[in-house]
Amino acid sequence: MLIGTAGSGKSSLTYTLSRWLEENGKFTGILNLDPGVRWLPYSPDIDIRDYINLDQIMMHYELGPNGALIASVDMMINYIKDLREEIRSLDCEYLLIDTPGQMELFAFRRVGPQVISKISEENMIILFLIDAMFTQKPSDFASALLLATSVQYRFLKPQINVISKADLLNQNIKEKIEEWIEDPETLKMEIISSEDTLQGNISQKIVDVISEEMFAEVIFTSAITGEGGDALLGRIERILGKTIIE
Ligand SMILES: Nc1nc2c(ncn2[C@@H]2O[C@H](COP(=O)(O)OP(=O)(O)OP(=O)(O)O)[C@@H](O)[C@H]2O)c(=O)[nH]1
Ligand SMILES: [Mg+2]
Repeated sequence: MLIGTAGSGKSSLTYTLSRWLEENGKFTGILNLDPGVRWLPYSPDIDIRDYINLDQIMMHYELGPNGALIASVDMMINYIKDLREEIRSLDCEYLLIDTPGQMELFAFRRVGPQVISKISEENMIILFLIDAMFTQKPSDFASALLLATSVQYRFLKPQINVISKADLLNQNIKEKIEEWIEDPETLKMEIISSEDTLQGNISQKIVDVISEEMFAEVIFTSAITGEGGDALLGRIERILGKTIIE
């Protein structure tokens, strides 16, 4: 399942990852769980929009776009049986699940984790996308990993943190981020030295609560250049304990 803040590149990476898996001979399906999306870079095999129509919900319940999105995410629970049936008949080796842009509606309401636990089999991995643009300042990166920790706490599944849009980062920044990942103490030190005292104090505490695995499982990808494909598939292989890369 791909999850991340609005515009972090979930749908683009869903498509690219499906290509990477297909290139390795794996029959891959895609489930779109975003009821509000107008355009997708792929054709979903299973689509929540076949069951839930955002415009109709807005009209019928006289809701604005955010209210209607909350209602549609909550309604997903009513279609679990249908989704499971569709997943069963698709019978793919890998199923990629693209999730709504407003991740807080999905991850932090009760329904998101419920839906995921009911439609996923035991071998479920969360890919948490961190937009490359939110990784450049030490405090931005610490906040992104805090959010990643919070997502792991909600779903309690193996999780890989993916810095998406890595093509937008220059080599120096990438090396810096790699240094932070390898040694979180350097991230802490940079926060303390580079930011104002209050922010520094809060950030230090943030780095302390970020779970260790959050640093261990960070990789760079780009849906545009294709960077990170082997690294991501390799990480997935390791978690699932089965070979993907041919
Ligand atoms: N440079 C660059 N841009 C990207 C990449 N992936 C996505 N984008 C751009 O980022 C924007 C958002 O991409 P989406 O894939 O729609 O992101 P999303 O997380 O699915 O967005 P929502 O579902 O609306 O939250 C689009 O303009 C994409 O073209 C990438 O790897 N590199
Ligand atoms: Mg999307």
